Amino acid sequence: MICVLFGPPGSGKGTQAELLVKALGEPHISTGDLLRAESEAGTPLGRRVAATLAAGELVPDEVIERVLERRLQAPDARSGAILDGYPRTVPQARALDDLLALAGRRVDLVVALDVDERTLLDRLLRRGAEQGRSDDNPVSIEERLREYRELTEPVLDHYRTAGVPVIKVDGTGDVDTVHRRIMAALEQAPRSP
Ligand code: B4P
Repeated sequence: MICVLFGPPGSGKGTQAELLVKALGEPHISTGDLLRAESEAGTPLGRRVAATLAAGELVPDEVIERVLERRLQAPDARSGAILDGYPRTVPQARALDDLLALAGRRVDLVVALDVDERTLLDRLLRRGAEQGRSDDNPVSIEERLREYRELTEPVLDHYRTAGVPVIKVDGTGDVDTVHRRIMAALEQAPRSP
């Protein structure tokens, strides 16, 4: 199954994806993690994207599409994946559709986490204080939320129009409560034709 875990920055995508790996047995593919790993390793790509990550801006579509394509072709992703942080723009969603279609696959399900902006801000500022991630500062967070509203939210309509089930899940509350809600939603979810 290809499941897209969707939501604004700080909605718990990365947190919930880790729990879903155990429940669904599919690998967790986080484009944010892939980019941060490149940046920390100081690869040419990592050096190119480090400033973009820190500013909270989106990496260009063609760059992230190459990163994702490489990762999706790894043996562990042949049966499926939990995609976290991708697609983040409508062109990325179209590129993913095309890539999957080449292998006779498609996105089966979108789980969209719903969290109010006050809570998002609190979570990200707390992580910034605890872990020092370069983009968890007030200026970059505001940029990430703006890009989410303008560029990422329209991706949901792309999937609805394509007939892919989009399930909204309340992402507020503690981590286990949100996980239980996602599991309940998955059990009742229609599968895309
Ligand atoms: P991401 O790594 O995807 O960062 P994110 O949107 O902030 O989400 P993340 O998964 O880290 O946080 P989560 O909500 O789980 O992207 C980072 C950057 O990479 C982007 O800004 C962009 O530059 C680049 N990028 C990535 N993908 C891209 C793409 N496709 N195209 C272009 N650029 C791309 O958790 C946040 C915090 O909340 C954590 O501290 C967590 O512990 C806490 N939390 C989670 N659930 C909670 C709960 N229920 N209660 C309390 N706290 C909770």
